[in-house]
Amino acid sequence: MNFRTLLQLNVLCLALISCKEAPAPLPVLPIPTPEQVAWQKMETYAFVHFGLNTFNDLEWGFGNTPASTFNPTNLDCDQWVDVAKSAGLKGVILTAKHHDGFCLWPTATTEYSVKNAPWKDGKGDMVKELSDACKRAGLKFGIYLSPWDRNSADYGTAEYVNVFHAQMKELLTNYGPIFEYWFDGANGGDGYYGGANEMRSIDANTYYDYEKARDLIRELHPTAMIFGGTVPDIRWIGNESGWAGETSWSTHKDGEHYSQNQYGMEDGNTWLPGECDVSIRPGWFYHHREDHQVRSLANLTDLYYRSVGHNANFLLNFPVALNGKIHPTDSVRAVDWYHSIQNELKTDLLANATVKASNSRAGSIYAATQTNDNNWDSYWATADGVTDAALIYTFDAPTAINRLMIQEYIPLGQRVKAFDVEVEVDGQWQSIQTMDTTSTVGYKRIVRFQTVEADKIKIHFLDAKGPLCINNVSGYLAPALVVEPLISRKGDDKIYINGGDKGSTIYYTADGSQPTLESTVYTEPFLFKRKGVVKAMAYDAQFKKSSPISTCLLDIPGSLYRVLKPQSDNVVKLFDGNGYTTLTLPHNQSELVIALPESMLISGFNYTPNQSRDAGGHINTYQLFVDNRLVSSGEFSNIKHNPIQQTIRFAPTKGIEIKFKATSQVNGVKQASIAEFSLITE
Ligand code: FUL
Repeated sequence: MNFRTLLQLNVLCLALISCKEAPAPLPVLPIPTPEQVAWQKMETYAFVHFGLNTFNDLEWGFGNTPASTFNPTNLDCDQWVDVAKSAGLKGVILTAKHHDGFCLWPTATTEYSVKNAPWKDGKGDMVKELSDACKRAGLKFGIYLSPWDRNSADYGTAEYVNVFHAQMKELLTNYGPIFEYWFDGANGGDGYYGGANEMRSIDANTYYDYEKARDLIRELHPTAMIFGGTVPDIRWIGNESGWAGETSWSTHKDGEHYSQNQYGMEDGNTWLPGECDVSIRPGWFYHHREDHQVRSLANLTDLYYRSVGHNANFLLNFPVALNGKIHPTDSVRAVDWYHSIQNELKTDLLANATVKASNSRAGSIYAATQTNDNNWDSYWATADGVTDAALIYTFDAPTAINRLMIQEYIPLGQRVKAFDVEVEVDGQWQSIQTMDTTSTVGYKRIVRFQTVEADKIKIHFLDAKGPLCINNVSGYLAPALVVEPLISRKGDDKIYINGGDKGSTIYYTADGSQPTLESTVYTEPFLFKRKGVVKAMAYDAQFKKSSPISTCLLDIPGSLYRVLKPQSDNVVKLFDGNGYTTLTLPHNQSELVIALPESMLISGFNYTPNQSRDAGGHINTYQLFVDNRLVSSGEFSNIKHNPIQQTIRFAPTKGIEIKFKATSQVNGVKQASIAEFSLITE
């Protein structure tokens, strides 16, 4: 064969190959920018809330707490970064300024900053310490700058907006590179405002000139993602509990209630992927009283599946403690959580399975084998018009499996609307009951189900916005996680301990000591009509594994209170240990009055708002009287977006009659509701 014939043959072969290969599926709009894709691949990163609030035991400082109270004794940003890195988190976002207006860097824009704190004789710069620590450890760095500033005398005027932009300029110029810029949407209205102590309202859609802010960010950090404001790149997930909906679109459009953010919008016209922010403790800032309320391993693991596994990123907050370090309980829990996830998703059982598709686009580059080739950039695609197709993985031998991870090739848009999972066992196909509904996929979808020993596993895509483009499918066998029990006291004054895993035994103590395998076994609810501590753990004898220990601190029970006002059968709901059953205070009479059996020293109270999703009537501001003396008044900071139990403490006061008065409700709702109420006695 001469050279010419060889060349002709070559051209013929190439032509044959290329005519077999269909063009790539057309993108389904909207699609992400390359920066949004890169951000999504980070999956998990850390938040740090630290500032004046930390030293004043507050969630939302009013803007009047003296700068001199900021004094970490042992600040160690390398420790934060170490914890974040060991917990697999890819970056850290710092609250450079929270709503109280206190700046953690020596800004030229206000005196309310670290410049005027005793820490490092006013020469410290926390933003620099953390950004340097991140650089040393190879983690990314992000900035949270609260637009709302309760300290600034100028807040509400055009002058403040200049200050706000000048602060951004300082932060963007001196501490880069920055991967994410966080604008908090919260604005409670009232504040110190340079001594004015008044209410100030602004229109958040126009006041801050977010377009200008965006231009500044783009100019100095072109790849940074913007969270919040009016021109964001990523969206708040609509809750502060750390989860995205089972149906989770990265597409979005304006105009819906924020709770819709949890799900995104199938018909959205912008690519605006979700970020799930959650604190490892109930509050965002450190409070000693929450030391026993660090999220459990089981809860964090569940949140991972419901955030990253639901097509969203996970932003885990560490409330740094007063000494300037992440508390050991929080750091150990975060690292355990990471190891536990790594362990659950360790060995990809589909890597060596044979895969077939019911339909594939012409060309080997779209073959089903692209889904288990360990290459994110190659994908299986179906022919144009085919939105109902299945992938079938055949194992060499029956294989125990309980997790599936599916990824869509999002540079071409998000497509899948519904799918289901089937397994073949002993030659018979059967459907699988998954823990979540199987609807959207997006960047990542992790499906959990009971362990099944399968010969084959099938993912049947039922509907999509266009031809399917799936770049990755993996399967895993997650070992049992022994979940710590939940302890509560109900209205009958009995302690109920729930949870643990099926087959595990619960051991408990009622004297404050640590439970062991020698402790009492929980078989039924038991009476506990006093102040004290109950601790419990679950133990799985089959796996020889104990759960972490749960602790429940109990004060005197509600059954000892006599409710004088309101007169309603519903008052029992205040003490039934159930955050979903509520008492609504009568209109124009928003007081709860309680008589104790005898005069006692009272040093605080707990108020739990209705825990039902999107419930109304959360109390925003309150007054508390003991024997008609006002002993405490103020706001329940951040209750709108984080409606957790609110604990208020005050100097111990002796008294027998307590009046809890709701003075305003979130969103101006007329009637206040209370799910649980209890007193803290000395
Ligand atoms: C909220 C704030 O009000 C909280 O204090 C916290 O910073 C959280 C991350 O965002 O909107």
